[in-house]
Amino acid sequence: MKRLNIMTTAAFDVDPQYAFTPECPDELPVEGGTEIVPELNAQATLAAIRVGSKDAHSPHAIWVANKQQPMFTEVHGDHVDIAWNQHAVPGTKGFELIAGLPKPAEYDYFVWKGIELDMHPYGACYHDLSETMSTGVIEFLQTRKIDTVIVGGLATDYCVKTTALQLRKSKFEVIVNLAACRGIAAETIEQAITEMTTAGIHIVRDYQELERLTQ
Ligand code: VGL
Repeated sequence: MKRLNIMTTAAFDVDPQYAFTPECPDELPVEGGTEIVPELNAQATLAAIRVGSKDAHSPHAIWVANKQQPMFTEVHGDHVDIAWNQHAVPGTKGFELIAGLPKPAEYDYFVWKGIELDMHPYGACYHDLSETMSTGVIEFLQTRKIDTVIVGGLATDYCVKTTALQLRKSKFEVIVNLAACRGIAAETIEQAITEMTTAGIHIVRDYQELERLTQ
């Protein structure tokens, strides 16, 4: 890929919340989830702009798993697909960004998603699964003349993948930093990497590899 120009590059922290770490075992714990913080902070030093997202879900959302509707079973609705454990409820630990990251107000732009009871998006660029209602982040990046986005967060195989693909569809150069991500399962992580590579997204191992791209 061409040389990385910091002035036209943004860093995107996708859902780096305790909900997706072993600190919240009843939510959607991802092994090593808390370990991504130093890599997210390092990749942000190679970017002029830093944006972030959080899941912000009601405990009463229609997709919350329960005895009648176990995790991964189909949920009917226009903007939901399957049941997930309750996670990232505002006011609980799972909603909070992992310690060591900026506060939401310290980012240049921030997205809260999945607030409606019947909407559970994965990507941070659209509120709906059909990708028609923008969260505004793409337009923000375009206004700031950003052409390249470095992406990390949780989880690699769901929200990170979908956000990266959405950015790519909007013609950004997209780089996913694997050291700044953790995923739910080895098989879906592998599939996600294949899908992202096929879409023209660059995958790097870590900050050191990113740094070499600036030279
Ligand atoms: C996520 C599954 C369900 C994610 C969110 O952030 O990757 N995965 N909700």
